Amino acid sequence: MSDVVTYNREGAIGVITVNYPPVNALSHAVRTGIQGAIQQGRDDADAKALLIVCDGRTFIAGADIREFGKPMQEPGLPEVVNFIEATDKPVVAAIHGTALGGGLEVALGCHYRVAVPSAKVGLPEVKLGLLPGAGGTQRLPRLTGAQKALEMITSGEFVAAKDAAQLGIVDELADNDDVKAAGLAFAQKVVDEGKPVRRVSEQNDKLEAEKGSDVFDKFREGLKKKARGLLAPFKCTDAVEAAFTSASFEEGMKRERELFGDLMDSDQRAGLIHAFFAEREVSKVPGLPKDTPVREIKTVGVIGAGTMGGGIAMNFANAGIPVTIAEVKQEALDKGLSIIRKNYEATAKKGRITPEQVEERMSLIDGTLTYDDFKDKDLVIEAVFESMDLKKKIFSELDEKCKPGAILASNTSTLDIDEIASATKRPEDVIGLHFFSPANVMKLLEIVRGEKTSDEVKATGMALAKKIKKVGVLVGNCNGFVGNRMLHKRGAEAMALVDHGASPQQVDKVLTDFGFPMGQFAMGDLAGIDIGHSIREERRKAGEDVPPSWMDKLVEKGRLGQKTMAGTYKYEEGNRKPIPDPEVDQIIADFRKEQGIEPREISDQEILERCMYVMVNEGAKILDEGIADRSLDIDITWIYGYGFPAYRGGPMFWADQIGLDKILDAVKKYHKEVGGKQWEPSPLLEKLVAENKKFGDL
Ligand code: T1G
Repeated sequence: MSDVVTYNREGAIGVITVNYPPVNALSHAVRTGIQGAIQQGRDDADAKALLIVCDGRTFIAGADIREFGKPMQEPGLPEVVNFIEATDKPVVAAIHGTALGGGLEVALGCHYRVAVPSAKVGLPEVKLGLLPGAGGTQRLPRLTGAQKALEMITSGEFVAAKDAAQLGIVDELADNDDVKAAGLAFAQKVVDEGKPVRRVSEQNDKLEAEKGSDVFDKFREGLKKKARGLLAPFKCTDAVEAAFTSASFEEGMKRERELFGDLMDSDQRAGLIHAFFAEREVSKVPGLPKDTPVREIKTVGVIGAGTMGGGIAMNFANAGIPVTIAEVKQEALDKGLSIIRKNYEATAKKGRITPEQVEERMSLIDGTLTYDDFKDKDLVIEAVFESMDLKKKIFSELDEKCKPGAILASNTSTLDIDEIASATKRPEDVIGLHFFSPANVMKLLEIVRGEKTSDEVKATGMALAKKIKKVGVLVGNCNGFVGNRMLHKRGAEAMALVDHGASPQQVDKVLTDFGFPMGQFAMGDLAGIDIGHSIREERRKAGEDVPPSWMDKLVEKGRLGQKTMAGTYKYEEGNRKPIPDPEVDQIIADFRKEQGIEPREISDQEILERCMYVMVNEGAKILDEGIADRSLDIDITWIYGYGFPAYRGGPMFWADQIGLDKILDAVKKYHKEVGGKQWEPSPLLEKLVAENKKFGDL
């Protein structure tokens, strides 16, 4: 008898209970335990039906991802599911929480399924670069038909219990969330009504109905745009199609196994699994004890009702936290509040929230023209423009007005948190909360610790990120912190590549082909290229030697980006699609002449290496300086802050896959050819290569 799966009989029902926290994942012990318990149930003559139910928060949430990449130990999950199904007495699954992946496949191997109202089911393997590998691609379409099965399996989205019942995935919806009672009652009903053993693998009517249909080719067409660059959604489609084209269930299972193996061996699976665990690890900060006290954030103040301030405020209203926005002028405040309302109404129009929720959230947001209204706030976040003088002035006022223990945060994207904190008498309560635009959408929150920020305030920042459904990454204080510091290096390389012969569209295409949602220059147009221009002008005024740039010429011509329908690209009315502009090519050509630069042909490979390796080299320096604690912090920053393709695992994981020796050679090459501090090889990178180690080994 295993200690994670038990068998005991309750009346005429043989009850198989899985108890393997935290999510009853199908580890080797669980698979063995289920098989053994099913055998016990088969041998128990007094058991007229069997019930599989789970202790804890959820029904089985899938295969044990921690076992991936290790040699698989028998029994494999497909065999266990087939073993359940082959039982000659009815087997019932009682579902609560989230029955996902292999968990749903176990339930599909049962003859009946009952779910509590709050349960959800899904096959999210595709999000891990995989496909349901224990019969899900063969059994689900037998219940739902091709289209629904394709949608569920290639999206990985969860389906609520009531929808699952409508789709025929679940046979009955319980009246309440007592899953054990629901399971026993349903199993007893099966016995009382003499319901037969009903094997999903033998139900072929839905397959017959759609044999030879063009649903698969049509579906693949739709995938081309949605799943650009991804392997798994296409293999999922092939596997579901095999259910309709194979001569038997067994043949379809064989095909599913082949396709699963292809994906298991892919770099994309490795990248996505790394991203899955990294997203969870990132909230466990080394050196910050798990039991560090956390301050309760019940009311929030935001300074600035602009794009960032408004978006930031929405995050708190969305989480049910009242928030007051301060502005200097009433019309700025009114404008900001009306934009927030418009954003909510647009979301409601898409059906993502109800009109009542719009009103509910708007009722949680109010405005003020004085910081006096911040005296009871637990947290105040400043989101004004990037002027250190202004920020210091604001923080010294907040220091006076806010209650002791209130946390004072800045949304600055590059400025020195310690200098801002020095304007207060409470530097231990000062922290950076760097949101990414649009702040109510982008999931990343860089939580910037100052020299004096207390552990309690750091822990509160991390907890707050979870509360407002952000992915919080604790980072150190330097220019650009983690994300923007690396982005600035990529941006400078992209500019230099265009100076010397590449076009903006060529650079952007290399980056979008790599998997970024937008290229460097298209992203600049979205944010507004006047921002970079004013930062360069400020640095020139401060006496820094900032070289001229063709982008300054664009700004001087009033080409600020999307907001003026022209920046590095031009734009058509109501369309955000960047269109290369011959006028810009001419401006760049003239600029090269002025600078005496003879343009040359630049390969896509050089563009990729210079844009990506410069970031890896900077990431290594960031690690070396302790600005990021782990390489996974950098990976998560880039996946959730800048759309780095998760299937590549993030910049540092991707570098490990490429091989750090290869990257170091290229860094040394560009250090010779291009020069500049950004190409000085990171000592950490050199050390790892010398020791034949990876970033992931740190
Ligand atoms: N394996 C191992 N550990 C898992 C796990 C899994 N499948 N799912 C979650 N955990 C751990 C997680 O690392 C964390 O650990 C804790 O559980 C709580 O998770 C053959 C091959 C279930 C919706 O993709 O979507 O089946 O940090 O923080 O926000 O076809 O976890 O506490 O130590 O995320 O409440 C398919 C993945 C696998 C589901 C719960 N299944 N998990 O979310 O908690 S592939 C999945 C989730 C498969 C078969 C194929 C979520 C959740 P720790 P959490 P949560």
